[in-house]
Amino acid sequence: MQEYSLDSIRNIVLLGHGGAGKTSLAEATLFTTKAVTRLGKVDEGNTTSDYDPDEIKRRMSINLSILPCYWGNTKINLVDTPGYPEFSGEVKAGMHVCEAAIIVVCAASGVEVGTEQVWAYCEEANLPRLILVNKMDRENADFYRVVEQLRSYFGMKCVPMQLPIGAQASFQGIVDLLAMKSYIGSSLKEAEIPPEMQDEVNSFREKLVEAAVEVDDTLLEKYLGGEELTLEELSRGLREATISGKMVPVLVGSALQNIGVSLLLGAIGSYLPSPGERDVVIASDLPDVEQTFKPSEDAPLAALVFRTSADPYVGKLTYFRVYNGSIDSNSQVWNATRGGAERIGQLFTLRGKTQEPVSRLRAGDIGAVAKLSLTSTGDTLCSQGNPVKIAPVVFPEPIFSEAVYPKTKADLDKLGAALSRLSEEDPTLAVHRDADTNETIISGLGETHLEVAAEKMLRKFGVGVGLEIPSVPYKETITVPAKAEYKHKKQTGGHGQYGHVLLALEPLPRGNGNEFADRIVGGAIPKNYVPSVEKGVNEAVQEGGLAHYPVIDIKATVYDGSYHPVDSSDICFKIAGAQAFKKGLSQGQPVLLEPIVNLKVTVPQDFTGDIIADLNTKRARVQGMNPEGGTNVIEAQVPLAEVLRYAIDLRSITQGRGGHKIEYSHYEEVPAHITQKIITERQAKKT
Ligand SMILES: Nc1nc2c(ncn2[C@@H]2O[C@H](COP(=O)(O)OP(=O)(O)O)[C@@H](O)[C@H]2O)c(=O)[nH]1
Ligand SMILES: [Mg+2]
Repeated sequence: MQEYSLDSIRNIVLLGHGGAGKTSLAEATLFTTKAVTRLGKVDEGNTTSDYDPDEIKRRMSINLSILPCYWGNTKINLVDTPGYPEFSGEVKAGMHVCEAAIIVVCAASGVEVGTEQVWAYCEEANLPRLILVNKMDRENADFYRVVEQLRSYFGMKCVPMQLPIGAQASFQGIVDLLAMKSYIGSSLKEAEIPPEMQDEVNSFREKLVEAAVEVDDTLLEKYLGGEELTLEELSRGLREATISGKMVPVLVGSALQNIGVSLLLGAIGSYLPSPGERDVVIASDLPDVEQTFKPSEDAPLAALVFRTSADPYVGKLTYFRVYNGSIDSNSQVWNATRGGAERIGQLFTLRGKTQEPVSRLRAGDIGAVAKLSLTSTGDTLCSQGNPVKIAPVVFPEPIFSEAVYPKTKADLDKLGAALSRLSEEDPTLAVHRDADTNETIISGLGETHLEVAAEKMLRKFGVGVGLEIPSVPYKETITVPAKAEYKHKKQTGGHGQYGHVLLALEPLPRGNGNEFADRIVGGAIPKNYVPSVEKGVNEAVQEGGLAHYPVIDIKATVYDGSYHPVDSSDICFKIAGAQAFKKGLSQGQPVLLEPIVNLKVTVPQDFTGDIIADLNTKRARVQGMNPEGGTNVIEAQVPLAEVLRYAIDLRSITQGRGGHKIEYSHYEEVPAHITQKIITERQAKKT
């Protein structure tokens, strides 16, 4: 196999709103470069990229796919990513190991929420990019409208490099504004520029040339001096402008009709950077010290693990990107993150689900290896003599939680293992046990994300699970002091049972927990029985009398009682203590308490009113608003019960433009009218 050097590789991530045509474009690219012999279709579930059963079923990408192809002397690793926001962990991983992006936009829908999102990601990561206006063959496709939109959203740096010939059903080809050539059909046969397009072509060409010369003073001088610039000079200017991020070339095409793909491939090679042209950031423990290095083939190995997948047959599959040096099959490397040696077996390159064994992977390339023991996502593999830690992918934090319960006893036994393998594969999933509600909680980026996770558990690990909105860990307490007495007295056959306890209960401030005090005088209850009384109280606090929730923030004082020299025992005083406490609770005007959380919502300014209106229906207390540069940060305290599905509500209010964070704050009394509802629901559940 040919080995590709740093400057002949391109790692390109495909980004865009779900449905814009990324996967179709990837497939058309593989077909055009003859990596596949038959053009797969998303709608037929037979693309190279969306091979996972979850993806075929939903007709959308869920996982990132690596799709290498070869064009001229260039190896292009396309990384297809999902457009659905709940799978943005995969987007982040894909972006992290690529030097450039292609943002795919639908020619009919134009800029969508997902487009804005990935644009923001690219800006943040400073990633050079091209825009492809796809689906030019579709009804309602309008290139010029989309260009206007791109410019109004993202600025004048979006500059068309091509124009479509015809649109919708009559879309037939592309004018290349740089070469001033025109191409027709999927074979891109060269043709005359249609005379009726001449005015547009001239005016857009001028804008393109201006963008190209602006980055280079000598070019600019030449241009202003009225000299004709060569194709090479213009290309050089465009490349520099694109790589520096000063310009984002806009291309056009149709993935489905396979029109424009080879021009796009040419543009990738000509205008997007190679791995050697992007510095690698080191993970530094020191704050504010950002160290970087230039990728090099001659330096010792440095490779970053950016993804791990759990395969029920192959086991663990580790995806990595090589930055420095090379890595060999059947070798040993140093995991600098874990501080240990790792044995490397057979290396692969991947194309969708196809694994191709290779003996070596060199700087700039992406590959995979199975069954590593020590290594997880985020680790750097290197040589022991030259340890280095590359900055890992920063994944989005989970924002939506559900309780996961096994469907059968057999499922219960395998649940823990399946959950931990799943969260190893997907860093945007988190699992924990809620001690208060005794539920296993799985958290992720949204409802669909968790549904897919549940399906994966069944398909990959044979574990059947259901998902439910988590229970709210309500508590109970009293609001006024109360005294209660209980005498446990039984005469059965031989010797009897006797324990007699008087308790005083007092409410404590929120967050205090429970306390127990002994104020017995004169041995009314002998000292050795007092711990039994306390045990009884501790048992009774587990379940209050209102709705069987744990009791908190109460001080129980045993202040009197009596005993029997023969019939009294530990167990009798325990029973008396517990019963006295229960009686006391019912006399202390008991109430339900609910957890209150701090909610922080970040939304574009325009949504502020809608957010507040919604919060008002959720018993929220708005604490503050911080408008900043077009966005607004709204802080509120809200009962947890009202925001268990806030991720979903926020998405529907803002069409996905908002973000939020929830943090536990404290417990408060549940309003009376809601208490009754909770009690009734709880009773219905118990029976
Ligand atoms: N008419 C038309 N449909 C397209 C084109 N590209 C993709 N599609 C369709 O758009 C839908 C979504 O495509 P897909 O590639 O899955 O989009 P992704 O979510 O960005 O990967 C599918 O039904 C495709 O057949 C195109 O160029 N023209
Ligand atoms: Mg897709």
